Amino acid sequence: MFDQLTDRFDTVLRNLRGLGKITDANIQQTAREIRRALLEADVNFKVARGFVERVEEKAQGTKVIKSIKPGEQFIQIIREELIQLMGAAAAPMNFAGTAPTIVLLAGLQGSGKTTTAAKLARYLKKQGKKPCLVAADIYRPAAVQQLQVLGRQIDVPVFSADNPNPVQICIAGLEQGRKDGYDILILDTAGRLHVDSAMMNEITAIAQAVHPHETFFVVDGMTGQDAVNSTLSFAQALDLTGIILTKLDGDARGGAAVSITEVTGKPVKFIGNSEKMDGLEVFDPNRIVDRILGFGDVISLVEKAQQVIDEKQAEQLQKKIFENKFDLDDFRNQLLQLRKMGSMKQILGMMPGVNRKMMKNFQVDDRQLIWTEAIINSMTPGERSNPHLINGSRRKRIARGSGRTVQEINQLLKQFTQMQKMMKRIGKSNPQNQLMSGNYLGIN
Ligand SMILES: Nc1nc2c(ncn2[C@@H]2O[C@H](COP(=O)(O)OP(=O)(O)O)[C@@H](O)[C@H]2O)c(=O)[nH]1
Ligand SMILES: [Mg+2]
Repeated sequence: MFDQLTDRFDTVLRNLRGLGKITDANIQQTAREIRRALLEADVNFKVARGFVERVEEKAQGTKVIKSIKPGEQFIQIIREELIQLMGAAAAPMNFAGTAPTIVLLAGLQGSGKTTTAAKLARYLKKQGKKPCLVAADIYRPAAVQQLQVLGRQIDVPVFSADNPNPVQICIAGLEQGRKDGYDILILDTAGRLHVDSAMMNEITAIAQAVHPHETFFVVDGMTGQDAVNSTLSFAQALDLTGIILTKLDGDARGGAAVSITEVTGKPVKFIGNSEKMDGLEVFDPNRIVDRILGFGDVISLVEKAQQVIDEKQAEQLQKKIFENKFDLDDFRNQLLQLRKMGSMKQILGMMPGVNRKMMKNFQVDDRQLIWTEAIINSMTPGERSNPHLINGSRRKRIARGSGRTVQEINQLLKQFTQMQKMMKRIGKSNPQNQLMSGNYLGIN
């Protein structure tokens, strides 16, 4: 996501960081670099121009102010303006005062409506809501079935009807959902390959019939400026309340995400970042901008961690660290939880201060975690709780059992000892300390 922008901004910021003074010359140079970065990312040229002008103006304004770190100040200006550009703040989803909340999904064929409908249902279910899906795409033969399969996967019911009229299906779905006590109804509709009047008529008829609280335009983020243009077309026919940008995982450029709100006046409320059901993220300009500028996204990292970490286990672990009893079993559990959070590259990408350039050349092999687990699995419980037992012949046995080399066993034990030392320090200083550290994985 946004790799190209991140790369370009990395260079821009690096040049600014050491700056002793803000001058006309370096304002101009920075402006030029930013403009190029935005245009290369497929940001609308008017948006790019407006953005650069605002940054230039603000930077001019700071020229006179004596500041300790002019470069940092310049960076802050860029950050602030980028956040403004992308919508200033996260726009929360609308809910009905009286349930059910009706959510209508519109968009071109293949934009990701059906997938997003299910992802959204899953997301809302996790928030404690009771969602139900309505299959109103009657044109593609397998569309209803596709939604049913996804519904089963996330355990959310799917309403469908043998009816050639999508408006009637939506009304019937609504009545059924109300009767069955669902508090959110998500309507998955049909799209076409291009914007056409038949599709527009159908979706406006549905909107008029059900009065949705939220009308999302689901659009493929990889299509760049086309995404912006199709949003504009739909916005003429429908009262869109938000945009969901999908497939941002495949979009290295990020032009649509950067400029769609500025051009259309509609907030992006969610983004899709994988084909899987958990691949939906609330869109928060602050967090996205920090990711683009390489500041890391600690909030997302913590959220991800919270999703997978078992609180009881975490408490026990803290206690063990405090009492100096951290052993290889705990180490293995930590690795397991880390693995549940995603790939090492994803996790590292969210950490502040992790240099993008370094990341690129750096091959993170996720199998490493699995190998480490295999090694620990080949140890006896006694060895795990008391690694001092592991002498030369035991190392050979563990190597044979796990299919790894003795060298790797040695390395792991060395890392573990280092980690234990670190834990001792943490335990002594503050038992409440966070335990996340890349150290013990040998990735620093
Ligand atoms: N990588 C990725 N693929 C997605 C995402 N959202 C949808 N897709 C894929 O895009 C294709 C079209 O999605 P679908 O929901 O059927 O689109 P619809 O025609 O608008 O209903 C499917 O193969 C989805 O798996 C996403 O956020 N990331
Ligand atoms: Mg569909």
